[in-house]
Amino acid sequence: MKQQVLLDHDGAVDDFLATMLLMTMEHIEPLGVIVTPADCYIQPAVSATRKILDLMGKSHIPVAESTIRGINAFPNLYRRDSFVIDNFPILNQRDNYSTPLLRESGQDFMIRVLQEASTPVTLLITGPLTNLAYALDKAPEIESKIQRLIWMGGALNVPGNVEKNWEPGQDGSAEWNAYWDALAVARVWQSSLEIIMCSLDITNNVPVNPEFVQKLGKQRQYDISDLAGQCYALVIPQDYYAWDVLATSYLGHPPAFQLRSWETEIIATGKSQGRTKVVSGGRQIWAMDTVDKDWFYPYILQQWRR
Ligand SMILES: [Ca+2]
Repeated sequence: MKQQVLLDHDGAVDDFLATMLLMTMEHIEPLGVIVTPADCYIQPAVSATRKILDLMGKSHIPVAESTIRGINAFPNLYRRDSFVIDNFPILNQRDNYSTPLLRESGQDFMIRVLQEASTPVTLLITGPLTNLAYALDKAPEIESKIQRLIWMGGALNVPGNVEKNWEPGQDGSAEWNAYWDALAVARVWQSSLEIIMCSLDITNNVPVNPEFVQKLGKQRQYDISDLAGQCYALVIPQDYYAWDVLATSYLGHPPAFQLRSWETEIIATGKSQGRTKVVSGGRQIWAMDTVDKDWFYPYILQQWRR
């Protein structure tokens, strides 16, 4: 039986790439894609998600737009990429696309999917945890339907990426997905869910450099490689890492990763809001500690060769 996965992403370049990776996994049954209005503008992010599912022959998978809100907006400079990708020529070869956009909100869709699930579902969240916090508050019974949470977020023993000179008053310890809505992270930490973090501690080890993008170029006769290469080319001037893609790749081959247990607490307010702090006696979580990079890069090149 296939492993059921519900994806909740927040519409950045990396989230589209994570979606493109998840959809290649034969042993996974994606139950839907929720788009959170965080690192994007929501209309183009939803639209691009649907076009990607169409391109990959996955138009039976529903997309739901979340209407939850965060506290600290992502920089516009990041969010505008959603417009660029939605207009990529490769995603606009047809006038219509058939992947459905649900009428219900993303957060209510999350609740319904979990309530209706016959076996526990893996949640893969590559953005903030706001939908999940909402769902746990509104329908506490869903907690037992979640097999585990795989989350790209947090920074345990490395600096955050909410930079002090961009976000006045902050101390630089928070990671952006946590910072968007630190209260939601704190809520999820109150649950007894199994949490597997893909934090900046490990993603700092998987940069996306021009050599890798050029390898995608060499296999651009495959549509998904072409699209992935375009996505990465868009962000190559930034210091870019395979954040959400690494989190997603865990589902592809867990033995390539070593997990490590930590005790942590969430700083929900003040100058460290969004910090995922290692504290003895705190809430136990798992963090991806190491990944076999000789597996990771060839794996995503291979998966996108289609
Ligand atoms: Ca993301």
